[in-house]
Amino acid sequence: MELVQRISAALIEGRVEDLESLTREALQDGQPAQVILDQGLIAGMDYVGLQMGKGEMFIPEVMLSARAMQASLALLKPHLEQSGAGMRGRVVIGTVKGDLHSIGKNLVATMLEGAGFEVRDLGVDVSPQAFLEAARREKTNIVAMSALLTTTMEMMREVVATLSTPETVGIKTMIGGAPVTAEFAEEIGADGFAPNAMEAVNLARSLMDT
Ligand code: B1M
Repeated sequence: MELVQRISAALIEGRVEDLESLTREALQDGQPAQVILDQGLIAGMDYVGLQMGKGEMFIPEVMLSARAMQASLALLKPHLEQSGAGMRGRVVIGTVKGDLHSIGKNLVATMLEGAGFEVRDLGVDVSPQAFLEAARREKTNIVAMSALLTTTMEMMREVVATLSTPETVGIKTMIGGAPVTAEFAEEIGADGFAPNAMEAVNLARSLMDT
């Protein structure tokens, strides 16, 4: 079995220590961090999601896979960060209220930091008011929201509405997460949507230019 497949298998089975040592091995082997991420971790997590949807994997097992993924991501982080030339802008990021999914949001935050943005991560379950207060406090350029549940993506609409105050004029909003689409972004008046972390960096860059 190829190393990336062993990485997927360790993630699916929630073998945290094995996944950490396989990640180190892959990096030492010269595998690009982006390949380990896409073909190993994200592929494995997609399978976990499918099994979860079919009722063949349960929350405690999914949490172990999530823990394993976070541990591997911590090892990949320095390799994912490209050298951003200077400070590109400030981003406040969080997963919206009612939603506890953190992995994709963390990945987006890491890639933005790597691209030279100053990122304030508000964590998960973030209320519209908390986004607003952080946006004011941090004098941010962009508010970035993540949602993984069809039920919580509606909360993004509230955040966009809450940010429509005279004080926050000029602050851009961007959204993402598995159920979110470009059409939804347009419908709720967000300034942009990105399907993955790489595209999130491109979007943030273009929002800074507009
Ligand atoms: Co949850 N969960 N989960 N879960 N979980 C999903 C999302 C689900 C699709 C699984 C399924 O049923 N097939 C399903 C949602 C169904 C729906 O609404 N459409 C689901 C459900 C139902 C639930 C619970 C309700 C289960 C329950 O309790 N009965 C519950 C909800 C809890 C809550 O939030 N209130 C729940 C709980 C959990 C765990 C806690 C066990 C765990 C999360 C642990 C953690 O995050 N610390 C978990 C996990 C791990 C998943 C799956 C398996 C994997 C999510 C993940 O981390 N993917 C997920 C199935 C799946 O997505 N395949 C599932 C890897 C990550 C890198 O991808 O987060 O998509 P993702 O991020 C991507 C892009 O979406 C994008 O870039 C990232 C990198 O490319 N992106 C952005 C994300 N945010 C962005 C923001 C941007 C731009 C791009 O700009 C700002």
